[in-house]
Amino acid sequence: MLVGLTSRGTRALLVISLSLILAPAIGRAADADVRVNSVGYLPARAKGVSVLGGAATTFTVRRSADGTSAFEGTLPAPAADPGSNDMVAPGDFSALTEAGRFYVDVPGVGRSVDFAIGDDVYRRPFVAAMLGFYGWRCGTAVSFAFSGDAFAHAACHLGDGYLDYLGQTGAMRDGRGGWHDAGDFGKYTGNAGFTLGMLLSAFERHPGGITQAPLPIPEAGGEAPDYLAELRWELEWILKMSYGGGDGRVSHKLTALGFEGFVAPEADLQARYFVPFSSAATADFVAALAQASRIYRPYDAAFADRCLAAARTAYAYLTANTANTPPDQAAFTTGGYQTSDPDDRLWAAAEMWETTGEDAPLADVEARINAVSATATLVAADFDWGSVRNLGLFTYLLSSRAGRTPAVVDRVRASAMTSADAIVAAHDASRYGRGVMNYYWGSNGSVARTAMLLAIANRLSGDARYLDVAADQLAYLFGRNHYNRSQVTGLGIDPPLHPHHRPSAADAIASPYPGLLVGGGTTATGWMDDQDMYMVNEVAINWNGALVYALALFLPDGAWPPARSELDAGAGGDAATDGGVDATPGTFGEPGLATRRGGCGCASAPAGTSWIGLALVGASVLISRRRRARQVRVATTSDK
Ligand SMILES: [Ca+2]
Ligand SMILES: [Zn+2]
Repeated sequence: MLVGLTSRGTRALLVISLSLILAPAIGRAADADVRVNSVGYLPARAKGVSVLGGAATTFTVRRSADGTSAFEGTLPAPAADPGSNDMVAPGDFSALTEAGRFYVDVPGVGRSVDFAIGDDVYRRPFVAAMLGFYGWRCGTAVSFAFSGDAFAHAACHLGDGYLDYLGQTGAMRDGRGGWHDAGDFGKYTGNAGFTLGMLLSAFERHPGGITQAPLPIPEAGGEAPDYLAELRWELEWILKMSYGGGDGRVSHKLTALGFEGFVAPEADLQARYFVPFSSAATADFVAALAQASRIYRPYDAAFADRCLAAARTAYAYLTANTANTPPDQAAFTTGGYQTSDPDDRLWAAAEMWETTGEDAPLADVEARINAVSATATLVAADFDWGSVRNLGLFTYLLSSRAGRTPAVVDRVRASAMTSADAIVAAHDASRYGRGVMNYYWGSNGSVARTAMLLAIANRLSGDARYLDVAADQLAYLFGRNHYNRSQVTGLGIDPPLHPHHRPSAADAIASPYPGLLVGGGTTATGWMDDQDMYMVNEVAINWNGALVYALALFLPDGAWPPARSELDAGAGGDAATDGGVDATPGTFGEPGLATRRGGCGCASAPAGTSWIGLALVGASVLISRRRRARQVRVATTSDK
């Protein structure tokens, strides 16, 4: 009955018994065959529903409060979704712009979960996704509350790190700080740079909703926006990855020799080492710090100078040493992040030019664009850390600086529009509106990352359709998908409970750390909410950075309601009704078991009954036992 609780073992048993007890008191439960964006929709953007099975030809969007009709729509005949082969009829209720809480009712099929429509439906998810980064902080104690759980870890990896592989056996240098990379505790310069590039670009291109966003982090309310304070935690660390002393080279990563066990960060006491230089990581370092320099300058000129000086030194090394140089990491079995460097160097040149306006990096970036074969795809429709060329091309294309070669600008623009249209075509072919045709490791991140190119296509063309497609990517990630499940911990319908994420596995809290996007299926139906399945259920900064970008695109401009000490709201769409980052608990009925376990207040659970609390305690005990059992068997992890 309670949505989201019927998927696995002990919970299923518990829920069946609970359902028998609760049945008379609960309203009609949601049906798994009516799939929506369970977090919520924006009034001005596309609103789609995917209906599976049945022969319904109409649907009704009803107000949750009283069941009255707010919108009547029609459904086409079901057709097979590419990949999953689910027979799906997509319905469109974009014309409904009323704010509030609703559900979709399909005669003969069922009803969806409740969802919000409102301008601010993505505020709470945005804060949650940023808490994902805060939770990844290394070298410091972390604590925060979310949906009634208190998450915390002590200061970790204070011994970062040894210089044995940089030729100084037994010597150490300060490499503390930064974010853990993913489900593991390693810190990888290339992926850190790529993630910073997305996050800095979100602020640079879409500052309206971010600038005043209150984040529950120690630096809140400082000179710079809270958002930039969180990013600075990573920037201060990446600066430490430089060899220093004017050398210009940058260490590829800082990790132990192998992956850690499933322990708390502070319990991981392995020796960790700086890994030698790679040209790709050095270029990513240049790009992220050059971009940071121009973004932080209005808030902290000294920090901006420090970022730019580090970027210049490393860029000078790269221009004097043009060979692609992979790192020597033969001693390590942690993530490789091996990548050739032409795309990284292009991005570095673009950011150096945009920040300094100097001729040399402009010539560098244009030469590197011209070096891409005319028959090759210049702007990629989907991309990840392995090819960061898009980041450089986006900066180049959107620049307001003079001096670019018009023919090169035209080529980049044309390629950007072609690839944006490829995303639209994939979206149109999918019965769930997914804008990425393929499935591969981390492709949920790529689904979110389409927001970058789609926003640019909108800016270049003025066509709002691109924003609708971008909004549909969030809908996909928040439940309008093959699984009828959110792909982000703590948010939306039946979210992941067992991500491949060590701090979540090692603590005593049943719910995982919130705001983390899981990688998703490597096939159309292959995702499993299983901690062991790192190929599909790991979390990573480069995926979360993309999620933050997509959410930032759709935040309302201006001031936010006052921040509260914790995010303890029920459903992700609460904000649409109370306007706050986090609603008062119980606003939409006592958040049911589903909410307490993960974040979805979707079911029409009865309010405030104490026996629900008792049931929760029982559920927690069962689930905690199960998690502990899992921790014993799990010791292996990812390869990236
Ligand atoms: Ca590369
Ligand atoms: Zn750490």
